[in-house]
Amino acid sequence: MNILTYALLILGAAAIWQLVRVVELSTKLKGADPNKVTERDNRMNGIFMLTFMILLFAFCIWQFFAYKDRLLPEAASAHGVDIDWLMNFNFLVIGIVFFITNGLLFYMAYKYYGRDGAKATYYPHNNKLEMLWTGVPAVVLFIIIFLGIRLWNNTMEPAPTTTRLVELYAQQFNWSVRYSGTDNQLGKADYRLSGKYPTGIDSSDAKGYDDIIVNDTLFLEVNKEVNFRMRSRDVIHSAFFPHFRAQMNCVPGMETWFHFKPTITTAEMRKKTGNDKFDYMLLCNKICGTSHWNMGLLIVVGDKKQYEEYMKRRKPYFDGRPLPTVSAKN
Ligand SMILES: [Cu+2]
Repeated sequence: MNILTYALLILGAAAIWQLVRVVELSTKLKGADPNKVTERDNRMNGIFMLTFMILLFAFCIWQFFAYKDRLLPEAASAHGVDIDWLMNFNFLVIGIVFFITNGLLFYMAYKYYGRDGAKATYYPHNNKLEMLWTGVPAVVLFIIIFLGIRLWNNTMEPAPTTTRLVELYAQQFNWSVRYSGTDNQLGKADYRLSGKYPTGIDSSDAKGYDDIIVNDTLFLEVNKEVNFRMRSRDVIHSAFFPHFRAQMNCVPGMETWFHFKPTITTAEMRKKTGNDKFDYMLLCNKICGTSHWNMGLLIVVGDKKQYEEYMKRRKPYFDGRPLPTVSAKN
């Protein structure tokens, strides 16, 4: 079947080639130069330009609606709603410019196709036009950049110290979550201890005795701001929360931060998307090694009661254990 297809393609190409040759020869027989571009050729090209424009625009508009359901569902975080708004605003501006500039480009090519004996007007400069096409993009860009910086500052402003503190610890190829416990303080940790204790938690720091470490789920409470501290054990990973419109690199040797407020529970999102298997995910968004593709973590957003029940079932890592004596300082 494959060979037959290739044979057909080759035969088709040969047939077109022969057809072109026949047209060329017949032009020659008529005594005309086959390489001369005639007004008729130009008009045909103009019509092709216009046809291409209509097909391109139709394809763009069709694509916009046809693939709409492949996009992420509505933002599930407070700041995510603003990010989506700015993104849509950008798309709107880009869309308008796209249709105007491409519409003019193809329409002009159609309207002013080369006519025999026609002479182009020499029109080298116009101050008003220069002002217009410099000024308008400058103003639009200023608005977009201003809105962007304002949104960035609002999103990245450090969280108040009372915000619930959770650590995300990245390593090849999984995530650990360390909840800060009842004191809302994370105990000291050092990557040199990570072979000994998960996330490298330092047993000499009492602040860590109530820290709860899990690596199967990140459980969040709806409408409650969470401040994430991110660390990495080995290489640069990136904590990517697509549904919450958040991402932050996890860099070995330093701490990075991101805080957001989930606003839609998993159950509510399942209803909204009509998909009863929907789950929020934390993904790694840096190509960090061979199993990078598999570096995900389930995120569950529940209400206050569900969150408290979930936490009640988890025990702090050092709970009930004889206090270890190993510390990074030793
Ligand atoms: Cu990774």
